[in-house]
Amino acid sequence: MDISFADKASQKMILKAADENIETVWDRYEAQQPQCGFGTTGLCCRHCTMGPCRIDPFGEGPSVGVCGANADTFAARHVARMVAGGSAAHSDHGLGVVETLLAIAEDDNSAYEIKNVDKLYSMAKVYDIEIKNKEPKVIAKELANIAFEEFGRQRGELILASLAPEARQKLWRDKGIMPRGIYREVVETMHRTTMGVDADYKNIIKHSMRTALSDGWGGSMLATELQDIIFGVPTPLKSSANLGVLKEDEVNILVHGHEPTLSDIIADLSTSDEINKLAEAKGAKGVNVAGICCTANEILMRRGVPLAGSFLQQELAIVTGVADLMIVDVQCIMPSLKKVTEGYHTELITTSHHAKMDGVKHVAFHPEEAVKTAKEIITIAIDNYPNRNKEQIDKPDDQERLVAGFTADSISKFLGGKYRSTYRPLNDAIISGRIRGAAGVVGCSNPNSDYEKNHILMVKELLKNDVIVVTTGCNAITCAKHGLLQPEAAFKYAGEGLQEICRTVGIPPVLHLGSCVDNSRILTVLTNVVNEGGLGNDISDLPAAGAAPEWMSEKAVAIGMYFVASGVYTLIDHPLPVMGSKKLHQYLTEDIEQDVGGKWAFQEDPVKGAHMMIRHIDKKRKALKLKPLMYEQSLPVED
Ligand code: BF8
Ligand code: SF4
Repeated sequence: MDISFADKASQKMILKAADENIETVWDRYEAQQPQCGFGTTGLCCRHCTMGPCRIDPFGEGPSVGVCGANADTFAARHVARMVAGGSAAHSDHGLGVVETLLAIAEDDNSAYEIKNVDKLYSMAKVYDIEIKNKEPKVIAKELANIAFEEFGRQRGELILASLAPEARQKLWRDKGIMPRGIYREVVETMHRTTMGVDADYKNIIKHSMRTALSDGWGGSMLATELQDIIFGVPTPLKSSANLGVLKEDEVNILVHGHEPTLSDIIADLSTSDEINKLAEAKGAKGVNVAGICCTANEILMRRGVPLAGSFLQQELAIVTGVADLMIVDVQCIMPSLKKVTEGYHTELITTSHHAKMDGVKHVAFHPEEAVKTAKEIITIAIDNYPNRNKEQIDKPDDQERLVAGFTADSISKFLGGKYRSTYRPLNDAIISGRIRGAAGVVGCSNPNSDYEKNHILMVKELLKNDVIVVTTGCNAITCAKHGLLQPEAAFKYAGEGLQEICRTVGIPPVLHLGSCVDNSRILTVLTNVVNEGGLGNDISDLPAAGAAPEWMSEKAVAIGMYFVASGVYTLIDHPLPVMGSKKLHQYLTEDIEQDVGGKWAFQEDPVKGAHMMIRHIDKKRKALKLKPLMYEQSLPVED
């Protein structure tokens, strides 16, 4: 692996881990080479025990499984089950947030509160809940109960899908992919993809779009919106990112995973006098909380808690020798953490009944005992501070300043100016050709590509071409570490038109919109741009594109599929596991566009990928008959 693109802190810790014989994700990736060609091409199936079956990609061996399923069915079922897995992950997270909202409504002693009543009212309006003369808690209870119904609704439409542009809703109805309840769609995917059910690759993908939509416009959107009610609607704030945010003279607690419920309380309590005194008694100056993965994004954007690192830094954070405790909740948690923490003094604690590790301490988190649990965990961290092994401490100082915490609302406030909050100025900037278009660059980091290279090269290429970028997930953390979330980044990397906008408004050229469930915020931004007018009637009309340049998770496939089904051109680096099926590949990357207006694209070179996105943006500008770009730019005719 070439680590020359990696941030300096990671480079140092990768070398330190090697010196100390600590096995990391990159070592295990190497050990897996060469990886299974059947899995990569989508040509294996183990959906029943007449198999496992595999199809020879070179046409020399069998061309169907024992049951007669062909390559198209194999590959489509793979993708559909990945979408179901990813949708289930986001949506189960969303369900947990609904449960917390109900607990707030019913428990007067809850550690949580309704932090944003306006958001509660606006969600009540979406669900047709009367708010007049009602206490917020009464509304919260009604909202929680109706939100529960979104998961189990067997008939009718997902209510949140009514937030999509009218034309998009009509298309979904016409195509038979308007989502119903989230559970129904996931269950139906599992049914259709079991042995001997759906053998029509297009029909399988059709339902996987419906499933993905129930995530994007359902489970993920509920997670975002209800977290905004409980933890507050983010507003742009300053913080910093990278392993340098860990402190040698303070107790470091790393919060890792995706659900902010416990970490929010830990972050809150960590600065209290009581906790400070406990820390001082052990020789530390205080307690420092820092985040990994999307838990990090969640508490960064609402509390300014610094980002320690992305998915690929979860092990490296421990290698610093100063991580006194890491708590993990759910998703993207490497089981390797047990072994890595055993090489250092770091305490590892699982907190969710969904995600335990054999042999790792578990402190069960129940929202009704949030403060007690948070104190217990902080105390374990403080008690562990004196156990640091001085010889293992080599903490990098590298960190970057950042601005994070944008939302669909704050974008309109910033761009709309002091006196009017509207998307008009953003639409006008695109219409006039000052901004060429918008791109959402999101998603994971993956050891199968040179660390961080894809993220950084793609984002910089888009900025250079006057494409404004919105980001979430690990791309957001990576951009933060490379200084792209600073307003000054516009002057270093953006084209002239985008620079002008960033300078006038004082925003970075890359806007941090949050965690991966917050990709729903991108759907809302796109919808607001459509509704503002002048750029077509549907999301698929917009000069916009999406990308996940280092994807790895099933969640990324669910996100990609709901963006495609919402009308967005969505580019990923390495292909979906469909390359063994010519027909499915052709459908996903070409013909699906006629059905839903969006399509997938696969391109491993990040600069070429950015060019493909820009060409799509230009195609949409042309279709909308927009003015020429204000500042001329050249793009290779073909890469
Ligand atoms: O949900 S971007 S590696 S941390 S899956 Fe995981 Fe991918 Fe990071 Fe957030 Ni999203
Ligand atoms: Fe083989 Fe068909 Fe069973 Fe899959 S479902 S394992 S292809 S027999």
